[in-house]
Amino acid sequence: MGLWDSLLNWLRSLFFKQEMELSLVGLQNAGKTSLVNSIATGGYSEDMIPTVGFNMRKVTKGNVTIKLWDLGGQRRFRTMWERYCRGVSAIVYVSLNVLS
Ligand SMILES: Nc1nc2c(ncn2[C@@H]2O[C@H](COP(=O)(O)OP(=O)(O)O)[C@@H](O)[C@H]2O)c(=O)[nH]1
Ligand SMILES: [Mg+2]
Repeated sequence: MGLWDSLLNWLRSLFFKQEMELSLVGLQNAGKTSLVNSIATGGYSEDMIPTVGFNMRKVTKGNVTIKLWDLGGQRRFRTMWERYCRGVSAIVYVSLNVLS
């Protein structure tokens, strides 16, 4: 790769590389961790271990990297929702689908 190409790539990465953070909140057993797993790996598993505290997963698709904060839903963890939701680009509230 020539010097010009590397310069171009560097400029491109400055403008198009995007990193964002997203927080997932919701009651325990709502399906937050399953959602993160299916986004990250495309898979879904029935057996899930309840999240203790929180989980962080980085997902990269193309030029976009999303840091997903999967926050524990139990009452004692809810006080940290505020801390992890500050400054994120989006907050997703996962709720049980009562119809399914
Ligand atoms: N029927 C159904 N079950 C789901 C779905 N998503 C997750 N689950 C199940 O719900 C349970 C809790 O999921 P989990 O991801 O651990 O929830 P979390 O506590 O919010 O992280 C697990 O047994 C999953 O298999 C869904 O879309 N449909
Ligand atoms: Mg979980």
